[in-house]
Formats: sequence, structure tokens, C-alpha cells
Amino acid sequence: MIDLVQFPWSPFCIVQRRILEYSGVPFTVTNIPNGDRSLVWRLTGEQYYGVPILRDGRRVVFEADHDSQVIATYLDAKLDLDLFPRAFAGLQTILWRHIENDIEDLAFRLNDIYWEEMVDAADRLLFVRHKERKFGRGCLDQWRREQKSMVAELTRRLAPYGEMLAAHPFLLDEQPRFVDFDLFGMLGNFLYSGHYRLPATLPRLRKWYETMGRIQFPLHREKLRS
Ligand SMILES: N[C@@H](CCC(=O)N[C@@H](CS)C(=O)NCC(=O)O)C(=O)O
Repeated sequence: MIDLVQFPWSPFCIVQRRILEYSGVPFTVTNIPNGDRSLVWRLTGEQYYGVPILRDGRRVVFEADHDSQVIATYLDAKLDLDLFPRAFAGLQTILWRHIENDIEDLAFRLNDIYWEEMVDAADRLLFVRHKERKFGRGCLDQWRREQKSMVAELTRRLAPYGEMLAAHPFLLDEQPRFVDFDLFGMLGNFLYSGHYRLPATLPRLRKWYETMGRIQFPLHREKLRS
């Protein structure tokens, strides 16, 4: 059985978890603390410390670089989900770069403002140290001060995705493709703390997000046939 190694609020983990749920395949989840990557390090033969990774029998699947989609393409091929159709090759790459950089950058900072509500006491020191080493001393307080302007900027950056939903129910066409799951993951991270809602000015995006949270591939397949 496939096992997803993750922590629950990670945007990139939410992407793969939702793809697995969508597929209907049985899978398990192993949660690790954000600050302790020793399981990932061991499973990947000391090559990787990021999340998510997948265990599928004896195989361990993980990303090759910041911009690779090794796990998603592995699941797509194995489960036959048609997430990367040739018609959208290239276009999806441009989009996921925007989603995983411009959207993710604001989404995770806005969620991290509420880090004390999601990080276990035993992991707090490592969490703050990890953030401050990467983003500077006091970064979490700084993000709290900038919260309002960051929400406004995120809303601005999300507006084109709302526009993409005007002509079809998913970002590119009539069924969810990889970029739908990718954006879902970044927004799942933004919404994780429970302190935010998607902008009321983007009703199509709100509806899409709700659909993306529950859609199942087999049902969808039947719908396509009928
Ligand atoms: N492009 C990678 C990015 C994964 C990533 O950045 N994961 C974060 C957690 S959300 C991580 O583990 N970063 C390394 C670290 O925290 O040390 C993917 O799609 O999996």
C-alpha cells in the first residue's frame, strides 16, 4: 500500500494527499514533526529531507529538485488519472511555477502566523529556528504585522485563477488536472489555521475549492461517460 510521509499543513503534502484521495486508492499517512526529518533522510538513502515523500512497497519516491513533479507524475502514471495531458504540457509548467512560488510564498507566511496553534510543543524550538534561519530573526512577528497587506496581495494574485474558471469548472478544462491539485494544496495550506476564508470577491474560486475538496475520480469518470 502507498504511504505518504508528510506533515498535515504542508502545501506540497496537501497536493499529493488530495491526489491520492481523489484516485480512490487505499493509502496510509505517516506524520512526522516539521523539525525531525530523520525518517525521510533514512528512507531516501540520505538524499532528501523534504516532504512529501511516498513509500510504495519497496520503492521510495521523492522530488529531484525544487521544480520537479516526480511524485505527481508517478501517481498519475500508476493510477491513470490523466493529470498531465499533452495538450497542456508547457502551460501547466508555467502555471505550477506561479502557483508554487507566487501563491505559495504568501499562503505559507499567512498560515505560519498561527504556528503556535499547529506545531507541537516538542517541535517549537526547531520550527522557529528553521524559519528564522531561512527568513531572518523575528520573521514570524513581521508576517503578523504585514498580515493585512499580504492577504490583499494574495487576493490580487489569485484573481486570474478566478477568471480561468469562467468558461469551465476546472482551471484548464472539464476535469481536474495537476494544476488544480497544486493550487488546492497551496490554498489548503493558507486555510489550514481556520483564521481565513477565500476572498468573497472570487466566488468562482470558492466554489472550485469546495468541489476540489470532495471530487472523486471514479465518480467523475462515470459523469464523463453519461
Ligand atoms: N517542490 C517540492 C517542494 C517540497 C517542499 O518545499 N517541502 C517543504 C515543506 S512544505 C520542505 O520539506 N522543505 C524542506 C525543509 O523544510 O527543510 C515538492 O513539490 O514536493
